[in-house]
Amino acid sequence: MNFEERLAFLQENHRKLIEKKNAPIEGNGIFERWENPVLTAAHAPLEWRYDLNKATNPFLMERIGVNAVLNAGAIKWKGKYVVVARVEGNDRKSFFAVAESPNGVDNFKFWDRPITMPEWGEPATNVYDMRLTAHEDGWIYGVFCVERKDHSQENDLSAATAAAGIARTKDLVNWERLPDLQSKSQQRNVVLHPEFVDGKYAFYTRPQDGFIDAGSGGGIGWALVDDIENAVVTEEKIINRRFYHTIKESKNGEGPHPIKTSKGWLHLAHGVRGCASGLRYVLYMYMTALDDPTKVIAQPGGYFIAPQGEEYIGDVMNVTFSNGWIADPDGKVFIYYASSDTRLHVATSSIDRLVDYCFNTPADGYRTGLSVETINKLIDKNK
Ligand code: M1P
Repeated sequence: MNFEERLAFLQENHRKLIEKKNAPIEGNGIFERWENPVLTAAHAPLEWRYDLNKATNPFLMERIGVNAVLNAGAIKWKGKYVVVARVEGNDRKSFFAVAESPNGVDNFKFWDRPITMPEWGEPATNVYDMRLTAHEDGWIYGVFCVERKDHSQENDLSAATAAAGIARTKDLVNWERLPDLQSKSQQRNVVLHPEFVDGKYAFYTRPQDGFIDAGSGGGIGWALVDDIENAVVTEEKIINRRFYHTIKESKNGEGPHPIKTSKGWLHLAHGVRGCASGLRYVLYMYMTALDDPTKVIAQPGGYFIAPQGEEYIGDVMNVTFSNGWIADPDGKVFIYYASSDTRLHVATSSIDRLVDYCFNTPADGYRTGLSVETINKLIDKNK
């Protein structure tokens, strides 16, 4: 192909990919997966990857590779379904980019440029997994993981630190960076609750001993902060614990901020366990009380979404991860989840179905005998 033919080929393929219609797949009644991923590396605009000038790129080669599009924050914005995705380049650096869709399930198109996120403190080596919160103070906040080299271990090239970066915006284009959340431990999977609690900003946290291991960090934490412009965690309370021989034995982390329902706050989180093939990341749900978002009132046993089919395969195998969902006024819920740190999918459900799932799915009994007892109760009921 000559330059012109190749350009036409690339443009046509890109247009077809973006305009590809999606369709739901009937599932377990709790939610529906949709056939096609909503965002992949191939969705990245050609202008981000190719020098389109024949004089400087006569072979029309890709100059900047995009490796993956994954873990996306989500928000309904000016009538559109908008995600702030983690885009990872071939150079392993992630950055944030906004993509929007008219219907939440297909036709996701990236805005012209990725987000230019201002730095705070030592410039980040990497940033990822933004949780979006339209807070009642009027700002849209993005809270995300900031990774930096751990300078206390210069000889260990993998030694890094994780902190929660905080930025806010009114238009998703211009971001004001605030100081990182100050906390005794390293932090990842930090999420801002959408309402003030006791007049303070409330964060879901995930204290961890090191960059990878949660270690003594007991699970999903909760901390109240007086000043978002200088956010300091003084007290941290664990509200959703890890537990032996469950889907969240090794680690867990809050997903997007919880959805307020008439029955309580509806939470989506990820749980991690170890197995012979490595770590397995699945999604699970729980609910907390409206008058006390730290009090768990429902906790269905087991996972809500786990990798299936091609979702198992990717850069980091056996992973489902979510940090974004959108609840429409009519109760429809769009759950954006990534598979194996490679691509972004959507599953749909409704608030009524998810609340029913949380309250009526048996809780984990923590031992096999109780699992059998629970199945027998259901069989008796069905007789
Ligand atoms: O690779 C799986 C996930 O690992 C991390 O999550 P956690 O902190 O719970 O281990 C994150 O890096 C996340 O982005 C990634 O998807």
